[in-house]
Amino acid sequence: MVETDGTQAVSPKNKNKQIKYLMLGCGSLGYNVLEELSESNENILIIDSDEKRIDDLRDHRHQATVGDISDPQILLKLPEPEVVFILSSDKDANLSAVQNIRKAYPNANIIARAVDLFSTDQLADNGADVVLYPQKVVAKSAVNHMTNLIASRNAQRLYSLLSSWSGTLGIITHKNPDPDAISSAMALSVIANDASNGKLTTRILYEGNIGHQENRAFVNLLEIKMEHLTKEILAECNYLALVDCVGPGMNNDLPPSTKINIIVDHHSAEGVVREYKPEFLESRPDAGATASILTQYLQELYLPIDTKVATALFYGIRADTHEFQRNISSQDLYNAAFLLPHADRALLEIIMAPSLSQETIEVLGTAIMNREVRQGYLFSNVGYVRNRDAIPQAADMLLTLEGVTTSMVYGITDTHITLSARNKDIRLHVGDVMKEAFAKIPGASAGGHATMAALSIPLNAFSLVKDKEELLSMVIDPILSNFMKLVGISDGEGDEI
Ligand SMILES: [Mn+2]
Repeated sequence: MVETDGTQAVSPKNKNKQIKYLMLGCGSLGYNVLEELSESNENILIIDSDEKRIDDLRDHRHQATVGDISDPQILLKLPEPEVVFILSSDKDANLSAVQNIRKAYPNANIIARAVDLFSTDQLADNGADVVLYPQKVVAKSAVNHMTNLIASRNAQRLYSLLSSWSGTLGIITHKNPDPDAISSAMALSVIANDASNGKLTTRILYEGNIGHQENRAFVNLLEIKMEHLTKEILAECNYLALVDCVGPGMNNDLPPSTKINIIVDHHSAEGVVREYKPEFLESRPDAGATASILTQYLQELYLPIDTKVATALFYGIRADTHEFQRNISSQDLYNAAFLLPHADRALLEIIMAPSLSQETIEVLGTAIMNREVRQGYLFSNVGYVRNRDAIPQAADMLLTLEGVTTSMVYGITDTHITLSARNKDIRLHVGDVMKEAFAKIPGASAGGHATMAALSIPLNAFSLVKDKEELLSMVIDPILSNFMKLVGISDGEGDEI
């Protein structure tokens, strides 16, 4: 609601004049707010009951008037302000001022000072938009400074440790590394190179594989140099660092006695028993990603951030916090915002929509070719596959075919028979049926939800069988006919589509 000038008793002097800020009460807090505002004096009007103060303010070319801030009459002479600061040290006067202002100017933004904890709620209940309790503000800021100070100290400590080393530093990510682990390793490598002035050679090492297409696209597009960890490489490293895992043997296959020099992780190190103390250990469970911790180090150390590293770290934070939605702190958001201008956005977009691998395309092709549809159920045998990630993707894709309400795709790898089911028939709980159909197979794990389920049968002794395709049919055929019986599919030829 905007009052017109005519509805208010505006003094001739103030008529038609706009003020942006009204300050009621101007002691030392008020003075400091004036300084922070750095606004032109014409935009600010100050009212205080202390004549001496008002004289001082006028000497400094402020617009200031003597008055009782709790008196509703003073407002009648004023144009509508955009923001009202109520900053006196008088608790009751501040409360009355909030009430009067809220009544006279429903749209004004009110920032009021609380004198004690009780008046904090009272001021808010009476219409203050922001309540400042100076003691609390100072306490918060003290804790904030402390957190930043610790981060800064840790960054310096890591830097000086690295500067004293020469030789080879192996940076080990967790097993089957994800973008958080990989980007953290890249950032640590940047710090090590700068700190050691080239005396340290860094090697990024990993175990397992980088299976997911998005992660592979990440490594390929950013041209990240990573090596498979072997005993030989391990022996060549003078120092070892672990990123995104909290110790040897934890989310990696290193023997627990492996001497690690540096550990940086966002998982808690509490309860982790070590035979030795790493020279540098940072485990910060309040961080959403290890990449976030390393981004903060790069900032604290004022190191130049190159596009690839920034893109990788940004993507790492994004991935570990489920697109900035889970386990994210304001510090993580701040770090991501810091990286964004340095990151290659076009590249980020490509990584997020990776193209399919050759094998995935082949498996999808086979799944389409070999499909058999019976009464809305689609079955497809994709035979032998190297990467079993392609099987659920094929089941996803085939569910989109017209007339298909449930899709089941199965195949065999060197170690397992794998089946993935997808379902959009609301009458069927595919997870429950799978469990029932496959429960009796020794060693098998089956189950899932109403709309998606999986089955995995370890081959164990049969893994040596040469003809995998034949083995697959031998195992899966009786299972599938059991499944069909359970869901009531009649025998006979498929109605292929
Ligand atoms: Mn992580």
